[in-house]
Amino acid sequence: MWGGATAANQCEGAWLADGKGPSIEDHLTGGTHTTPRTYTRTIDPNTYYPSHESVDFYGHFREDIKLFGEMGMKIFRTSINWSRIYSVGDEAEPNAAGVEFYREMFQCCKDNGIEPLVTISHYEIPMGLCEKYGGWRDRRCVDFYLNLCRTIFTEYKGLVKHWLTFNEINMLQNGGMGAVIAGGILPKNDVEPMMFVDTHTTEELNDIYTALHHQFLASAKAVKLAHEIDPNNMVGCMIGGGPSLYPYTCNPADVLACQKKLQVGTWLCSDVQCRGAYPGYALRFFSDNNIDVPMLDGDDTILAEGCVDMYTYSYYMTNCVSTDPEVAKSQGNMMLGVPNPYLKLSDWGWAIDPDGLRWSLNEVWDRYQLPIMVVENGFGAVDERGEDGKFHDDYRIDYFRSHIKAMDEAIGDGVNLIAYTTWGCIDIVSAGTGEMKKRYGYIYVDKDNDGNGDLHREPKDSYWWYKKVIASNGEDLD
Ligand code: BGP
Repeated sequence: MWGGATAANQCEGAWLADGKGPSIEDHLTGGTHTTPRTYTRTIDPNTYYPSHESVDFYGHFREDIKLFGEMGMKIFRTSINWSRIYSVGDEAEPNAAGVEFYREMFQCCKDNGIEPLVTISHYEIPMGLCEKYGGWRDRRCVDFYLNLCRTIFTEYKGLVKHWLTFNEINMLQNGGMGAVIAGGILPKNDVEPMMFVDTHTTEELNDIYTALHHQFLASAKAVKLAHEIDPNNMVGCMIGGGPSLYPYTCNPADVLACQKKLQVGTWLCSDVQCRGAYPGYALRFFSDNNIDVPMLDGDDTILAEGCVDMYTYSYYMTNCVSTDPEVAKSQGNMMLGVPNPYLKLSDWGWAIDPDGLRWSLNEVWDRYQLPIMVVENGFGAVDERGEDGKFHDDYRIDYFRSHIKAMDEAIGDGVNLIAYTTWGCIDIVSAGTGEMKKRYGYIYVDKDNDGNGDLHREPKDSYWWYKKVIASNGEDLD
């Protein structure tokens, strides 16, 4: 299934419309490649918050989905904005207007021949749950999340059958901005820059792994519930994939460090979600770092009974791992790592590595033998009009072409890859920097970093190219 992907908080806007409450993302300002986004506990009326309007998918979804349909897309990944359905998060009854919005949107997908793929929580949690409960550190969030799941599995039964429990669940482990947007753990200060960090205090580690444990429980219970409500439901984990793939040198210390980084940073989450138990290296990591995961009686059974049906992940770029403190560290997205001298970088410093996609697909398949979806892959770039006034984004086409070839090789290797949804199929707000300037779309949206623009939509060259790719089932990549 060929398609595209977005996330509610990055595209919908309408942040307080029709009974929606604020979510954690609504408290983040815009940033740039070099200036971090800032969290503000209260909304400053003189500051620009990109999620408040985003690209107004809320008001434009019919037009956008029609364009996706005309392009031939078979699957569209988006997410539910939790605070649109439960505005504080702990209510007993859902907000009817929010429930209706998603019903209409999913129906619109169906009407355009598109299967919805729905992330239940994509880097957002109602601000109410962060304020009142401390986010995912509080076990009661498992029940609040399950309420949301019961509502959406019941309401959208027959409309949606592919679900992902948490976007890039392993990003929570990175702490810093990851802990805020993925874990709902509010920063200590009322105004704080959102940094990516690679060292944590014992207290921070305990917060992170407590929150993560609760998300594992929530995910496992959601899988069980989804199957009970509709046996046709297929539920996946969603892992931030790619980074830290390679040892920087063949020094065995680098090789071992890379293995450890992959184990803790990638496989820990997918092992729990796909195999239903914490692996041995995780237990060792917890004990080496004085992390006390609040495992209660019966939690092991919950995890074991809630294994996912499919493995999905994002893939943009890769980094290296080095034990040499002198080797410079670079930063890309929410992952830290050493730049690979063999790879070229995007304008945002992300290394372009199609071979790494083939490598990771093989690794995932060997490890789990579950159907795989690559649910994010794309090239964030500045798009400028050519002399004829159109967008000729051949750099984006080149990126996709090389990654589609890599997936084809992986399928040839025997990997069961069932779907590919490219990131930001229409221009949306960047999660990492809050910019509009970092564009991924096949469809241009007229809006800039300061919120100016009339929001009109316009296909780029890549739109027509991807349409051909889909029509030929990947045969025609010219
Ligand atoms: C992933 C997130 C997405 C997305 C993407 C691109 O980590 O799941 O939400 O935005 O990265 O990142 P960015 O928007 O920072 O370019």
